[in-house]
Amino acid sequence: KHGNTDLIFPTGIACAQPSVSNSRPDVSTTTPWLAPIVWEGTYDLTVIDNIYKQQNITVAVTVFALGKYIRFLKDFLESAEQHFMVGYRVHYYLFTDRPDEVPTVTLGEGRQLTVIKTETSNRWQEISLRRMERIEKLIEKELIDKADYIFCLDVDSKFHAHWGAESLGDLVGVLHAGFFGTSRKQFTYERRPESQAFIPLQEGDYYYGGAVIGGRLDKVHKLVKTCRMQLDVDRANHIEAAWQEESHLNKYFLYNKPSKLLSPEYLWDDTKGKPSYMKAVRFSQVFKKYAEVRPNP
Ligand code: UD2
Repeated sequence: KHGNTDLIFPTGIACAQPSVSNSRPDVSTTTPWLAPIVWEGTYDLTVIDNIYKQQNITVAVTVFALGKYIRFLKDFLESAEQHFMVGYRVHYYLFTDRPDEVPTVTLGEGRQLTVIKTETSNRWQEISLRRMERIEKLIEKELIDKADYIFCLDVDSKFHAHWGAESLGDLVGVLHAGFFGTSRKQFTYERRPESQAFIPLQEGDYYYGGAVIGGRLDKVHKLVKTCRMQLDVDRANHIEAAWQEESHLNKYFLYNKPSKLLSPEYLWDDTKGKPSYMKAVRFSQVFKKYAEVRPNP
């Protein structure tokens, strides 16, 4: 694993000529540090697949379904089988306290699921933030020789359209639908200097969603390890960041810029309708009544 990452393109493949003008003038398609922001119409999937198919990669996916969140798993997996990294090797790692309730979902060729029995908690905040250390350990103990890329995804979400190799990169974050186009002063970053997740009002690029973290194994390992250590410091100081590990993720991405950003196509909120810049909804949050699914609403 961790093979060649050169962007080798096979000979003799006809593709459309790249345009020299911006194909999406309605949205920003690069960050100030020149990382691409992936939108429909900004890439040629034939080119991308020709590059990544011959790298023979494996993509690990972590998903947590603790307590009543097990109810989201069937739709998540079935829709992932239809839309997520189709044609690539995918290995799902499912963390759950209810292995007996894992639904049977037929997986495509080259795709597999490993169930990891995990203790739950009576605090949803704890369940959400402890994902960082669990992913850290998984990468160290299991994945080193088994995967090239990893995506850590929220289970209470569903795929609706293609999500493929255009999303691969060294370190990948997603723009949170709720804060797309809003002033950074309104971002729900952690604002108390006592927390390790603190971001001052005059700083911040984007608000990243905690529901999607991706990238090459070593880069994501560094991210989850750093966030886990910051969470440990906060815990010792009896402070919990406003949005738990999502706050720490936002702090990390501010000072360790992601190399690729996924547009809100990759984490939409369907209650927001479909603005004209949303040419596709690939992945969106499932509407949930918090009181029904959380251990402590
Ligand atoms: C936001 C983020 C989420 C996380 C959280 C932190 C988005 C769209 N969502 O969502 O990623 O950063 O804030 O507060 O960016 N879980 C269980 N069982 C539980 C509770 C949670 O398995 O009882 C897992 C499950 O995989 C779920 C994830 O933790 O997808 C995040 O929890 P959430 O979806 O309830 O968090 P939410 O909606 O506040």
